[in-house]
Amino acid sequence: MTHDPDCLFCQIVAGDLPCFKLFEDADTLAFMDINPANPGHALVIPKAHSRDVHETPADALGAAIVTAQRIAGALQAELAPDGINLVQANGKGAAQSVLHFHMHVLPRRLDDDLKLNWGLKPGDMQAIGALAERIASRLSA
Ligand code: DGP
Repeated sequence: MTHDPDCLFCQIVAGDLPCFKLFEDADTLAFMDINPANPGHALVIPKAHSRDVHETPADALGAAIVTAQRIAGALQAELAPDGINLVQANGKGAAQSVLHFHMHVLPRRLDDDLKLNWGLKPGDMQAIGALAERIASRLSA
């Protein structure tokens, strides 16, 4: 499996950096975003390193969208948002800040007034961890 030791998300896959893990299978990992744009904001990555949609093999893209669907289901069941965006950024102009392909699974509220480039604000780690437990329990059944 391709691994870039300088990549943050590869370090999370390797267990060298912590994360609030929601789910993993052989090819993908889902965990909480530590700069959440909204409560429940999660990320899905292929475990193998690739930079963006242009570099990511079709089977890894397929595995990531299937895991994103699963995470979206758990978020819907646990948080009952008004909607969920699947968002994925490629390159500086699209505000990609971590250069390992990832999909944002982003719960939305009708009145959240969220802009597409939402900026990075540190989250409350206790609140993120508590939500991770609730969502992950939906995925372990
Ligand atoms: P993007 O800007 O689309 O490349 O999204 C990268 C996201 O990754 C951003 O919302 C913040 C999040 N993020 C950055 N560093 C870390 C980290 O170390 N752990 C976790 N869980 N999320 C991170």
